[in-house]
Amino acid sequence: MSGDFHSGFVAVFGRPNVGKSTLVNALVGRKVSIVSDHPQTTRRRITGVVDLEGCQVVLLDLPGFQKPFDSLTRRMQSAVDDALSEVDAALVLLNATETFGAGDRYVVQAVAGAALPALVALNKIDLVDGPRLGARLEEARRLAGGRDVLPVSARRGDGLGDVLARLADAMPPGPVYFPNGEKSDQPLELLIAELVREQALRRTRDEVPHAVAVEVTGITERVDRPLVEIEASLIVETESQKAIVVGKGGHVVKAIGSGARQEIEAILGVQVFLDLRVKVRKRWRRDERFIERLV
Ligand SMILES: Nc1nc2c(ncn2[C@@H]2O[C@H](COP(=O)(O)OP(=O)(O)OP(=O)(O)O)[C@@H](O)[C@H]2O)c(=O)[nH]1
Ligand SMILES: [Mg+2]
Repeated sequence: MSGDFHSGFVAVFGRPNVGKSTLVNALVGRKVSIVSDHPQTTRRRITGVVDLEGCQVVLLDLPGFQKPFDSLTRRMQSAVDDALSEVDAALVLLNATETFGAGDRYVVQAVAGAALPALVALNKIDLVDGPRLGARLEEARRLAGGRDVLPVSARRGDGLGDVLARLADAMPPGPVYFPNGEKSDQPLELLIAELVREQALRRTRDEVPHAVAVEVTGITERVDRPLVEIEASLIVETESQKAIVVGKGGHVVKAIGSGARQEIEAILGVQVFLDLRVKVRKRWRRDERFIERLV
């Protein structure tokens, strides 16, 4: 490598729930993107910056590849499609614990079709025992058209050094896109909205997680004492979802608020007062303008 600085954008592609956001956070060394065990957690592209010796890798965490079925999923998939034509390299993530299917084949082919330098990694190897892992890696290699497949555990941190070294090698000469140690370009109010949504995803199930959106309507720094006051709304699609998110005596929304407050305080380093309301907006997932504003 010459003495020039190298840098570039790397999109992280894969089916929903394979661990893309967990991997991005682990590589960046900070939570930039929320994680849950529900598929379709990530709804838009989230930047995560990794600074290496002489090189900057800008990761783009993305929604999982999926067939769109409403305005929300259409917008999510277009974030994925746009990334295919905009990045310098691709990191394709597969899940070691699940049989590969049409979705995985589609991802691999889409990346191959975009003629991008691509690295393929097999995630969640902490859940697969030794003898089975060899077979899964072989299947993954076949799926990837004979390419090398790196075994990783985003949760445990296994194999991440190899991933970064390969990505760094794939970066063309380029500028420092994010100076001053910035790890993401996500505006504070969107980060806060995502942290609230993450807590809501943890405490709900079935169709409710997919129906939750969060809007931060105010962030006020108090001048008389070190306190930040935040106003946010949890938005769901029906009254019955609202009843679930509020919970008996408000215990669910209280738990969501307190979990999110602690996460926000850790990031801001200051005490936070979070005023969290629950609202209904019928069929927001089909409302282009609402989605444009919030997702
Ligand atoms: N055991 C184990 N679990 C993991 C690993 N990586 C991710 N997970 C879990 O897998 C689930 C999905 O992780 P995410 O990072 O949200 O997955 P994603 O691919 O970003 O999902 P979408 O945003 O929905 O497309 C979460 O419960 C994670 O904790 C891993 O290496 N090992
Ligand atoms: Mg994600």
